[in-house]
Amino acid sequence: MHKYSPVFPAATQIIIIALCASHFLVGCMTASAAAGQRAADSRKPVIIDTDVGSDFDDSVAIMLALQNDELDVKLIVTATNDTTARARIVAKYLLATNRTDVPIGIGLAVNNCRQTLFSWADDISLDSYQKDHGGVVHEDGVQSMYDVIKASAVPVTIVAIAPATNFPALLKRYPDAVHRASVVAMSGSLYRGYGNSSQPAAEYNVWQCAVCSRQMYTAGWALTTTPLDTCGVARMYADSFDLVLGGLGPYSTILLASWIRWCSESGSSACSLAPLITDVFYDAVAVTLATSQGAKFMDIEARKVVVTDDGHTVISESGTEIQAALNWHEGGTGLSAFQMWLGGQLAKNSASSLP
Ligand SMILES: [Ca+2]
Repeated sequence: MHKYSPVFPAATQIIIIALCASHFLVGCMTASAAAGQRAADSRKPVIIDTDVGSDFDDSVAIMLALQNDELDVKLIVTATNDTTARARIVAKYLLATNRTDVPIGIGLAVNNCRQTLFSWADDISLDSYQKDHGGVVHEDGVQSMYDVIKASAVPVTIVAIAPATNFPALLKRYPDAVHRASVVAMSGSLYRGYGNSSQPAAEYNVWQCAVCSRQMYTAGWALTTTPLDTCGVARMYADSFDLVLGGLGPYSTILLASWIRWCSESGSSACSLAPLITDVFYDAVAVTLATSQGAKFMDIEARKVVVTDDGHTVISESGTEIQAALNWHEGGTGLSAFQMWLGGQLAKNSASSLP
């Protein structure tokens, strides 16, 4: 019932692979310079809680967050299934973009089920990532979440783009986290369901662990969500995706390389439509919502919500008040503006994004 994405025609794949090979090293060097020169104190500290490696939208969301000038990614923590395998995927992205300054946290494993993109990162050793490349991997991802929250001089935003399986442990071990952090989540379905259906659905992240999501909703911190109502239509089309294809920066290069692999592994029929139309990039909307751009593209309103045992998010007077992105703005300032903005964000070379 979840999400999935596109494959490039063979000719496009050859072009992309060639571009990857020719631009990879140059891109790494420029990304490093960019990371070191950003004005750290003006950005919003964020933790990304992700199940990268299953559907492709997490990969897009991570690349967006790393590229965005408003966000300071303090930690990427993995969630669900084999969280160590997911950490290897994160490490591969961070190596390719020369962003090993961003720590990785291994979240609570749920089971060892292999996911679509796991094999892409089988060549990554987390030991070598740390010893040879200066990367940081925290074995206790929940602890690392709290360490970031506690150390921050300003409240931290947790961008939750996975089933909320790390949240019960975080809240149980560190109840004061709710006073030091807020959450922006890809979560739920209020008035619209999958495929922009008029029937709300049990959205995957909630449905996977309703108890976990309920704790995240009711913890007492500020919660902002993009439910399926908005994120469920967040595809890219040729005009915006062409920006990514032509980006040639380290982020778009590794993103496209992993996408090709993802499509190959998944065998998804939707891949054959790329680059004319992509899969739904649900999680990229959550990252967008963590920036000032979110309110420029979407209507964000308060709603009282209850998480039901079967994974629905139901509006109820007895529910917890959250802020929810309910609609894209009408006309050219809404979804189409987001699509072009996302394409530009993913495509830009970090060297050109220096303040
Ligand atoms: Ca996700």
